[in-house]
Amino acid sequence: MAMLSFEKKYRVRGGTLVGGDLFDFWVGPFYVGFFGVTTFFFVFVGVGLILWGAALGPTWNIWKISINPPDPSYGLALAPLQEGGIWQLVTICAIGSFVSWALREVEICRKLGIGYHVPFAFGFAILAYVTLVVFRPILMGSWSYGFPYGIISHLDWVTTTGYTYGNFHYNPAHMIAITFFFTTCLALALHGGLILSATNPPKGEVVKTPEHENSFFRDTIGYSIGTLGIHRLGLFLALSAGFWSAVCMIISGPLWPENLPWSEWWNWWLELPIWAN
Ligand code: UQ2
Repeated sequence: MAMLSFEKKYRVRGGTLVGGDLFDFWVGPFYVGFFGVTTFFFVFVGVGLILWGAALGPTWNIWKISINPPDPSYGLALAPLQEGGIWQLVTICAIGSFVSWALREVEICRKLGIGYHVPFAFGFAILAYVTLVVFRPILMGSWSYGFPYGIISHLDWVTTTGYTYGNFHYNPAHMIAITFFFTTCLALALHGGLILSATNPPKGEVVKTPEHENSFFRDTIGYSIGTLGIHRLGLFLALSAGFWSAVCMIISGPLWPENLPWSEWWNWWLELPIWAN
């Protein structure tokens, strides 16, 4: 499968953002490009740093290994390697590799002459991550607010951060984000189900068409969003989930104080002049 019949046709020169023709080649099925090289570099260094941090102890228990951010006392300064400096370097490598990966996607889109929707979508995932480990820590004045890189430890961080503000389920942006996550699941379940139902007919029967798909939803809810529309909706729902997750974090701390439960935020409703007095 390494050399599909269509690969030759679409393996065109050019479209690179950096490096001209120098890295414009493939290794097996993979396009390399300047950003393939930088992705590889950042992943190699980043994973190496994580392994080194793990080797420093205190455990090789896969669940308990944790690369921790610096102590609050370091503020926004660079910390010594074993005092959170490794976490800072790993964060730089992570962002370097994620952004490289997105730009490599952009180069491939340019080669193929397709839109930038995929790297744009991936950009929202990067935005959510960078919000947690860069934007919010900067706004809070300390890298210690970043989340630790460990399986159990990052879960503990989520718990602690959530309950630092009473209960995150009262955070309005959290509510919106969750609603988008759930709606994304609903939309993908509907779409996946509909596609499979139409394209997997019983043996001997011919595959059904988009007209069948439209008719199913016209019959059930009186409306079909259409074959292109469902993908636009899906992209919107998924990106909104990531976006509102980032908003949910940015308003927790930088805007809304620690140790004040999010449930208090809703007092604006009780304090509306209409019935407040
Ligand atoms: C649809 C359509 C598809 C689909 C789906 C729908 C033919 C193959 C799933 C139905 C989706 C609707 C009506 C939108 C639902 C709204 C939300 C917020 C979940 O019409 O066109 O294409 O896959």
